[in-house]
Amino acid sequence: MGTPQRVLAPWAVLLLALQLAGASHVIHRSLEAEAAPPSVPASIVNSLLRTGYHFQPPMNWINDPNAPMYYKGWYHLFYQYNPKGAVWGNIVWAHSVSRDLINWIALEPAIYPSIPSDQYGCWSGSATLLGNGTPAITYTGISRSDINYQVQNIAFPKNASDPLLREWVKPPELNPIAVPEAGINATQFRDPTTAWFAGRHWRMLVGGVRGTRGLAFVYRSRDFMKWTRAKHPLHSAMTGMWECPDFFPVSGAGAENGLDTSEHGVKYVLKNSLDLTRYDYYTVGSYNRSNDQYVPDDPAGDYRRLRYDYGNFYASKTFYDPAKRRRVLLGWANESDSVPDDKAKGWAGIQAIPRKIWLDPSGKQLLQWPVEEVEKLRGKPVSVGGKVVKPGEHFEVTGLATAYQADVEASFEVSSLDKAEPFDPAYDNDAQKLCGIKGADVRGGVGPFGLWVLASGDLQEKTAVFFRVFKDGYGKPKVLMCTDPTKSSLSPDLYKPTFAGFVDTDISSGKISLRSLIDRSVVESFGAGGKTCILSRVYPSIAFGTGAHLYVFNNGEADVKVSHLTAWDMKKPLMNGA
Ligand code: DQQ
Repeated sequence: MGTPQRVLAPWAVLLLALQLAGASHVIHRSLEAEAAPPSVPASIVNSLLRTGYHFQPPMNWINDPNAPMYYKGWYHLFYQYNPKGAVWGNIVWAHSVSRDLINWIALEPAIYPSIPSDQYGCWSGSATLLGNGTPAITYTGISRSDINYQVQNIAFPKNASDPLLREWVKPPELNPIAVPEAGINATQFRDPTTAWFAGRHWRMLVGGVRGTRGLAFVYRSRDFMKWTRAKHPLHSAMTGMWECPDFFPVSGAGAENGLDTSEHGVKYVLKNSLDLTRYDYYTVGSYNRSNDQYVPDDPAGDYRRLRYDYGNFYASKTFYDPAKRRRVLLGWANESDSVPDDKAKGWAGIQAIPRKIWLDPSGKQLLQWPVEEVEKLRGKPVSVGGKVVKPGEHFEVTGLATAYQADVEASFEVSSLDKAEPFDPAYDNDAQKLCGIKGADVRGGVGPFGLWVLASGDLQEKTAVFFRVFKDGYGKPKVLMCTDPTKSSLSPDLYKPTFAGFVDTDISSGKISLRSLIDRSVVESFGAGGKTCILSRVYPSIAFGTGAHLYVFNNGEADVKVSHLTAWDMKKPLMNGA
């Protein structure tokens, strides 16, 4: 694998240099010019609500991330894209490349209908680096016009020495590589995973359903060209259709290094995107290579399931990044405005900030953290330390150049857990419902405490990201993390769900941390070092641009100390020319 300087054509280096040089200029001009809010409340169709540092193309609809990979010094991200509008349809694979997962350059769409087995759509899929280092893409093609009849296809780079992998070929003699044989529901058979090599075969998964049992079919191949379905799925559960399965090994508990998908893991993670709920669920378990069976460690885990993100985050996919020996997670965050709003603004959908993902020291769940490269966007820090917030009080974090585009890291310490409210076990499996009842404005014992982000100066508008601590029947603390957007906007007709998850953390010391990436119409938060994550889309009508403020609040009965809080304004990266 050559260095990027060696493999890039001189014109490409020039193009990149020009784009990068122009970018910082654009950043300053656009932030200054855009920042002032108009005197009348904004509608959703407002450039100040268009995300600044989250991945998006210049216009139109996007959904699932596809085939992320690192190749010859470049990160590649393909994604489901409608070239003709801001609603789902006409799906092709758009393609962007990056040197750092943060600054992106848009290339021409890479995979688009061109053969009989994908003529009505090119749906989600994955990349696998073959033994010789050449990538292959497997994806779902729609091959009939009357129904969404799904088959799996394969594509290879036209020129593997092009680090930008601009052109792909779909060998007619190979495609389709898998069809829905008898007994398979042909309209629910999609989204091949990255393949892994075990023994003498490659294996990949395809998502599906049998009756109401969601499952991941296993396909095997010796040569990556001819694929045969194994008799038994890797795993299944009575959950409805599994979209976008993802399966990967993890190194030991607490070990942050990622593993290539073909390496042996101490444990394995199986994720599926549940069509019925539109959330991404995963289990941690064991994988038997000899019979291709996966067993979750927690037998109840298939139903009382862990989520990557307890907010707006779907159809995610991981890849192994050999450059930094880490596994990186990408996920799609849809809008939560209306379809007419999306049509009027001309765009819909973003990708969450890429997250490094690894096994928690407990071995029971994953940890996630924004890739370190996002910190390059940080401007001047503003810090607060050792400040106590009394019950019912709040304070503003002042001095941030752009509170509407910021990164905030805070550590809190509660003086005592004595006042924690009793936990009602009826909500044990329904954090979201509990947060809906006990939102940020409902006075508590220990908490709610946390941040008000994208808040107006008069606090008419605010999105709360907070913790609330309960005590179960044995006196054990139970921590709820919520994002409450019910006051996020004065605009009517917005979907404003309270999102929440429990945080499996030892709060007996009273300490807990929170990080929030605030980006105009997205708030992406990481509780307790990435144990629980919540992404929320919000559309302030007054708290945008320089009208946005940041506060710390405490609506409980116990004092909360902000041990440290640092906030940075965030610059705008190169974003596909958007
Ligand atoms: N999106 C794709 C499908 C996938 C779904 C179509 C998940 O392949 O199952 O755009 O969002």
